[in-house]
Amino acid sequence: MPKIHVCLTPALISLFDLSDKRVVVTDVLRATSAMVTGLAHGVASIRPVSTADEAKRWEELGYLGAAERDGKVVDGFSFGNSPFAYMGEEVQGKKIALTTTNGTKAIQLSEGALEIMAAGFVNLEATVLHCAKFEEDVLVHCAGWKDQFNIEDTLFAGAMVFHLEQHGFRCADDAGMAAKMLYEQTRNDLFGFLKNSSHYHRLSRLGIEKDIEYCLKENVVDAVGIIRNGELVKA
Ligand code: 3SL
Repeated sequence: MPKIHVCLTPALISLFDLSDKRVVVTDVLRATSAMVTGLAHGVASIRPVSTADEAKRWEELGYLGAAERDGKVVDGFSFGNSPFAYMGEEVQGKKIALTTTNGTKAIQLSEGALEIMAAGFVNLEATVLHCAKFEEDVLVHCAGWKDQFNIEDTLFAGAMVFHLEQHGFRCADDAGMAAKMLYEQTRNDLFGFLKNSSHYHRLSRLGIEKDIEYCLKENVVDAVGIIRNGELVKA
């Protein structure tokens, strides 16, 4: 019986052997939600990069550069990780090189896994169904905030545990058990629950509540995002 593991922050990822696991990286607010939204809207690929300078260098090779730090678009870039920037004609068919505070770093730290996916509530069902096709264990890697635990990524991990258990997976750890309990208790009003969270306050000070509302919607896109040759593409 395959198991589902939960890693609550990137600071803990070195404790796991990733080589036999499919890793689902989540940065619900907002990086991975924006990425899979882009793939569903026709973005060709998204290359996670470490720094804004690196994103600029990829621009020279024909990529669109995108960069976010501390919730804001980095100077010199026209967009960062608002999901609404990944829906329009200007990104269709384009390759994007993106760096974000936590999400792209968590993807890079998942290197060595059997498969790396990026996901959020927006493509929850598609991601669950993809994982359920295989026999291998799944690990949800929560991007957190600067190596700290956060609630929104933990809730998504709980949703993955909740749904994969219905496909015969067994929860492997206490982190997964706790995440699932939290999700079960709050799933009817994720937005209301998250209003008390640190990242909600951080982002709402920037006036981007509509991004938060969007990122908490379940199953509004059906794309599964998978890393192939260093870039996130639609499976
Ligand atoms: O950390 C990240 O990758 C971002 O998604 C954070 S924020 O939503 O832009 O604040």
